[in-house]
Amino acid sequence: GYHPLDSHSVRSFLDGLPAMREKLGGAPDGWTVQEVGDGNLNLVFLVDGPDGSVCVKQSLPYVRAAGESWPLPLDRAFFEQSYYRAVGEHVEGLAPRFYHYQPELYAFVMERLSPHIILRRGLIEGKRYPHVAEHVGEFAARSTFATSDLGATIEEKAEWTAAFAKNTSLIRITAEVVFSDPLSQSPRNRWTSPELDGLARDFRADSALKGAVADFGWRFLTSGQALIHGDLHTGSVMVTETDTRVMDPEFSFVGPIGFDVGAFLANLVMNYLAQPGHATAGDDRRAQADWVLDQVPVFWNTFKRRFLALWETSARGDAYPATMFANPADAAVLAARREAFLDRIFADAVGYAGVKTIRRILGFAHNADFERIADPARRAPLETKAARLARTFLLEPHSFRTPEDIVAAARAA
Ligand code: SR1
Ligand code: MG
Repeated sequence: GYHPLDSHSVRSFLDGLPAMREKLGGAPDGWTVQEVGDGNLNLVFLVDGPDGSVCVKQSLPYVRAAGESWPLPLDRAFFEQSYYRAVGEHVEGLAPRFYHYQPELYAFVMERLSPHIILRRGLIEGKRYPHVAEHVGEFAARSTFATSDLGATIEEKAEWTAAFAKNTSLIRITAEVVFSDPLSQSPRNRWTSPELDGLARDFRADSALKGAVADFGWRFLTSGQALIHGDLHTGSVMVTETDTRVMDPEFSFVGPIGFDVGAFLANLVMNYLAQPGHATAGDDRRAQADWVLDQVPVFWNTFKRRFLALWETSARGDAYPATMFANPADAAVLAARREAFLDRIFADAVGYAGVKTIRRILGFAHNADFERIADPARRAPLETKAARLARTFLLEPHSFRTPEDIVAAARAA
């Protein structure tokens, strides 16, 4: 049966898996185990043996960041491993290798990424990753294209739709902590200093803003476009200078592609806006901020280019069927429809970026980008800028037609 693993029981668990025992080498007593989970939900163990290392992730029956007062079903580990299995072949090299799922423990074993660190942490520390925006754009394009009605058949997509629709506990968490709580009176909301009381009050009184967020909440729940990661922020990406891996797809379900794209865009923009808060006497962080913001068009342009290229080369779904556009005279119309399709994803992404930013400032789960700025007098104005920019994303969507529009608005914020 289920029991939360600890540094002893994780050894026996791995010792009972011949392939993992062989990978680690030596005897379990000689393995080192560290519990390193710093996310909101789960346990994460890094296990090193003389011959190799693995990472074990396990669900807890509650929200780790809140404690046992917020119970949460264990099955998120099942959906996370299901996502890796569904998209693994399409995102090879861009996600950790998956080794084993243990159903009764709601735990799985995967590649231990080393010397990778969490992208968000690297950006906060002032590091740059020359390939990361292209890699995450590639990941988003490949994973969503392959599981959409462009890259998969009706039957394949129906399987994912039905299977991942059961990820209700995490879909509900997103619906509540991302879409509904932050602009409602909710005991789960928090903000980091009284300087933000007025902003929170104004936003809760802003009917137009609430209407726009609610529209995106509806679209989040009802737009079954592709199997999406569901939580594609900079804390879900591990990096070195040359390598990028997207992890933590436990919130996955068949939803809107723009939700993944918007999550990554929002987190780049939040990191950009937070950079002055990390300035030191020797480094004003302006160059780092510029670099981070430059990744916005790199990410979107890669996503778009790769999605369109896959549409050209690998279409096997039932939408926009090739048989219908077989005539050379149809090519221009099809190309225009593809452009318009990507424009709609971009518009969705801008809206979801707005929603995802507001929740990080007024909702339950915050970003280290801002939280690591210790002085509220420095932090609150930066959080306020981010929240106001997010409001513009939601209320002036027609001002954002290209990633350069996002860059310009972030600079002017
Ligand atoms: C209660 S969980 C809050 C957040 O943690 C995860 O990282 C997701 O972003 C979720 O919304
Ligand atoms: Mg996560």
